[in-house]
Amino acid sequence: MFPILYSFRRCPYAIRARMALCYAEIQVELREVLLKDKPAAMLEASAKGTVPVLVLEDGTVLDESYDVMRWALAQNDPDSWLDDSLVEQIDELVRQNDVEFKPWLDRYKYADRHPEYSAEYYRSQGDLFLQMLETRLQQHAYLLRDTLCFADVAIFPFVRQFAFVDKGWFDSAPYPNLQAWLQRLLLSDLFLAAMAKYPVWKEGDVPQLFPV
Ligand SMILES: N[C@@H](CCC(=O)N[C@@H](CS)C(=O)NCC(=O)O)C(=O)O
Repeated sequence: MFPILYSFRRCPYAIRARMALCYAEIQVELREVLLKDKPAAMLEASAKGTVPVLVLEDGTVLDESYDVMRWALAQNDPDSWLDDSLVEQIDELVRQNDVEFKPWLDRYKYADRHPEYSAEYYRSQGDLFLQMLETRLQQHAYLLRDTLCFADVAIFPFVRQFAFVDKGWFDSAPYPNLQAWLQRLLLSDLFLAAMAKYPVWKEGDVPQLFPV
């Protein structure tokens, strides 16, 4: 028996959860879902209907990506991603990402669904967060120190999405350190492992272990 992870490959919340599981070397049974056709077993575990959902062997359900990451690192955190001295700063950065930046990212990405303002306006709002990250990355190679920590992994999938809405804009923005940070993470073994492709799960399938 393995914990079961309901996941969607491109979802930034699911990406950060999968990266944390890979890092902690925890194998799960991965069930790739379609957001427009969520499996009944997933909705029974968590009626919220968002991914990721991790169902532990004792039946405990974690349906917040932050909790999945924390759970994984509580099992194994070889590079101290959650160093005690960093936890407060990590939580504040993740809060800014999830609560402040993410809504602008959604509006920027789907500006046609939010015609009140232009895509450029939404981008300029999200850009404030990018500026803050750039300032941090002028001090260290990663957000809080010279090595990767929880905050980088929790935030990177969202910056990735923002960057790829208009890659030309992102590449010519005055953020050399953020561009280098994004590029390093895009090429990292951890991200590549987390982005392995699996077919959509259906009841009765042979369990797909992740990471393989
Ligand atoms: N706060 C949740 C948010 C998860 C979330 O919103 N995931 C999106 C996909 S990126 C989702 O499942 N949306 C439901 C849907 O589109 O039906 C977490 O951190 O896990």
